[in-house]
Amino acid sequence: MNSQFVSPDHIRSQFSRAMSDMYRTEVPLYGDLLDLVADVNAETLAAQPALSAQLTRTGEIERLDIERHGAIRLGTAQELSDMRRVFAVMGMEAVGYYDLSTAGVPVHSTAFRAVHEASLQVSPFRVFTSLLRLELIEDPDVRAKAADVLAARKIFTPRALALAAQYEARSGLTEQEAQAFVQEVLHTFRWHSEAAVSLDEYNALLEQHRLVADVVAFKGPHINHLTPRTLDIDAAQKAMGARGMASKAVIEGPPTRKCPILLRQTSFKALEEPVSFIDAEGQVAVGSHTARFGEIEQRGVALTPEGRALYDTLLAEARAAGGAYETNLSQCFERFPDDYATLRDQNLAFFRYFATDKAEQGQFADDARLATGQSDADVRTALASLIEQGFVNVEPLVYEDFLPVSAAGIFQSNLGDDAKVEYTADASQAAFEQALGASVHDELTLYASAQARSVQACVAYLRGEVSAQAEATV
Ligand code: OOG
Ligand code: NI
Repeated sequence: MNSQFVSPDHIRSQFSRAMSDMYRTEVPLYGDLLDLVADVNAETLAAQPALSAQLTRTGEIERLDIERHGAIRLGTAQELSDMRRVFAVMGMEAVGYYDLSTAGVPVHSTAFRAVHEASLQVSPFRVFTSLLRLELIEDPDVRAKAADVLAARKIFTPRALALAAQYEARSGLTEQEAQAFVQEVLHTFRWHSEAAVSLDEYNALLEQHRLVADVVAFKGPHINHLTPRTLDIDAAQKAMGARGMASKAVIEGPPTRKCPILLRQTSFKALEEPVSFIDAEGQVAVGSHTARFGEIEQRGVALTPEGRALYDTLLAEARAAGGAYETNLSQCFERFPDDYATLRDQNLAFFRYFATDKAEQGQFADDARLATGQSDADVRTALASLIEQGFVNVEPLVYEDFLPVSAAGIFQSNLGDDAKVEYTADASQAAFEQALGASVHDELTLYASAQARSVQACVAYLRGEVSAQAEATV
């Protein structure tokens, strides 16, 4: 890259900070949540030296304070493909496909995020991005009206799009351009207290689905939450209650465990905010809308396809069983091993491998089991004995994505008590990718690559093929 250009990772860091500052001003409760999570994290690290050491070795401790995800909901294919171009400037790519229609939410989604562990280490900022499925709006008149309103709006400033085009043409932006870009793109995510439709139109949209109103009635895709990462969600949930934040009754995702897996999340209710609606005659009517909320999450180790299948099975069993959900959940998950050694032996989770201080560079140069050409699985078996002997350290690879069942639960808890809608139209990753203008990454492939890179770097050091072990975080 041309040296006058700044890295996409740098632009993403700047943007993530600017977005957090903006949201803190728009939703003061978010600032309280950041303080609460910082307190809980400090207490957890002080109380659990082993966790603190683990996060230090993986580098996660450095990204913890800046780690957060946001969510937006878009209205058209054009908006989604422009959003892809804008996020690309910040080194964020679409990862995963989530169909939420089965849960009664008329959207499908992806997560924009950095994909390489070195970039994630600089800034793990992610945005859960949903596209409204207009075809699921039942009433043909409302559907046509919604399509017209969406077609007329422009969610990006002309300068934001011009800078994205410049980035594409020259493969980079200068520091000055990057700063301007961050400020321009911020406008897209702002809250608008003036609606794009009249109060009657808003109500008609609301009647189709609260989410339809949230997307169509506004001038842009306001960020609807920003979520910090906590190291102890049970403690954070209690602390939220103690500070008067009304959180969701149930934590989404797996139960409390010694070795956290995937993602656990809880949110507090959406705020009711005043909105001015303007009709065709220019008459203003004041109403309100509830969309924006707060959320916290705890992240654990990423699961392999086998681990994920086991997770999905156990979660489905817990949800299907009658009685107290939390009791079912912990009972069902007794079948999910809860120590890292077993998770690794049974190939249920992804890990990162590091040579320890005890291992000298090149010490295992003659070990045939580590020779080039061995399969990934064979090398990992060979490493298992070196782990036992203390030459190699293994650390969980953190889950960077989302969970569809959890996401549906978060959507639901913030959409109010509307009767649940059943959608039968088929989900279509192909249709989503066509709207996006690109295919989405398969997240499991990304984790497998990250694990393979760490195995290679570790083995190269043990075999003396590199002059120094690659940095833990690279
Ligand atoms: C997104 C809900 C999903 C999560 O953390 O799973 C989500 C939305 O409400 O737009 O953010
Ligand atoms: Ni979220």
